[in-house]
Amino acid sequence: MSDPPTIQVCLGALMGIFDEYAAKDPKGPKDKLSKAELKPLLAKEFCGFGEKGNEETLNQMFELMDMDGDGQVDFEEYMMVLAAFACACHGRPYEGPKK
Ligand SMILES: [Ca+2]
Repeated sequence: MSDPPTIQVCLGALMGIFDEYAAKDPKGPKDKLSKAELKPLLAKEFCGFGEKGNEETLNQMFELMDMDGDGQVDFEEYMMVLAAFACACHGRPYEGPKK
């Protein structure tokens, strides 16, 4: 049996991380990240970004990610930020979705 394509494996990991953290608050929606769920995601999965003592940065990051301002980060918003992050890591500016 052949290995799954690398991009499929990587996307599966990104989806799994979102689902894991979005489900942490049993009272909140399982398909969206609250600020409290985003904080440990950023601390663990983004090299310590948003760790304690950095509340202002966390607030700024949450506002950036919550593009529709509903107080939650949904999967599309999460992936948009990851796309921008990937572009920055790849030395390319991210200007949003092409029309
Ligand atoms: Ca949102």
